[in-house]
Amino acid sequence: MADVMEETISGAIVRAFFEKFERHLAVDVGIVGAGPSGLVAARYLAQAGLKVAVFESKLAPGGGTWGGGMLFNEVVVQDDAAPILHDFGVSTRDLGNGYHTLDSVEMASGLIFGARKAGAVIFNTMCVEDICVREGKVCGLVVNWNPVRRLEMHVDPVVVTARAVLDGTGHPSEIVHKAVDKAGIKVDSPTGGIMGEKPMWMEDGERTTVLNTKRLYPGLYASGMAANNVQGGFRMGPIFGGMLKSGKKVAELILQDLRP
Ligand code: 48H
Repeated sequence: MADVMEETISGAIVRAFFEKFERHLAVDVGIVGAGPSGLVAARYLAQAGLKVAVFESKLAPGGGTWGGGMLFNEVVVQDDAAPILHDFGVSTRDLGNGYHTLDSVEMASGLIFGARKAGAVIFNTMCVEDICVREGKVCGLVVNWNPVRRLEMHVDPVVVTARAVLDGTGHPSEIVHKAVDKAGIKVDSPTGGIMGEKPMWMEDGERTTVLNTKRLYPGLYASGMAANNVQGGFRMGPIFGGMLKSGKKVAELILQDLRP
């Protein structure tokens, strides 16, 4: 009997998805959150040959990029961050005063495409609800469907092991919270805990986002607003250079640590 098209299509999707998921049950780097810092890190880590999986709880990756400032869909970056966007093929408009504007939809879609094309795999609609810690090292992510979490369904997760875990969850720094609150880990911050984000100060927030990007504990790193929340940095609104540079810096730190 000839193939039934419906069976062929469904079978192709199911086989392709599970082949992809199974290949990423053990990764070099597990990135939580597909915001700008996580996506930049994903691209550079994958380009360096590491196996990278990004888990994003929302249907659309891109984090806080899409909406620009107050839903005006333009964002701003500084001169020194623009080359990161250009590397992704994203265009910017040089204002000639140290800043560039760019279309936030082009930025979000370009970062997603650039991370994926470099070889990082993005699992959207999956949230990370916990971590694994063994022998003084963060070594895995506990993953579930986000609708399961949202509907409070009593469904157990599965685990993805990772040599390095990046908290790119933005303002809440959800993964570092798990490390501190559940595993009792003292992270590399002034108190060993989460300092909490400070209010708006664009200049200082942008400067410290990159400084705050660091390894917090063996196997555990934070980037972007998650790094700021952990170290008590200021917020900076719709300027994204710090997020991009943070993603690049954390990729370099992870590469240094994972390379033999
Ligand atoms: C899976 C999760 C989970 C989870 C969250 O917030 P983001 O855009 O992240 P950053 O830090 O790269 O960029 C921050 C920037 O967008 C921003 O908010 C700025 C500059 N704010 C300044 C200001 O003053 O407000 O993205 C984080 C992503 C989101 O897509 C979440 O859905 C996702 O992480 N996420 N994914 N499992 N447990 N928690």
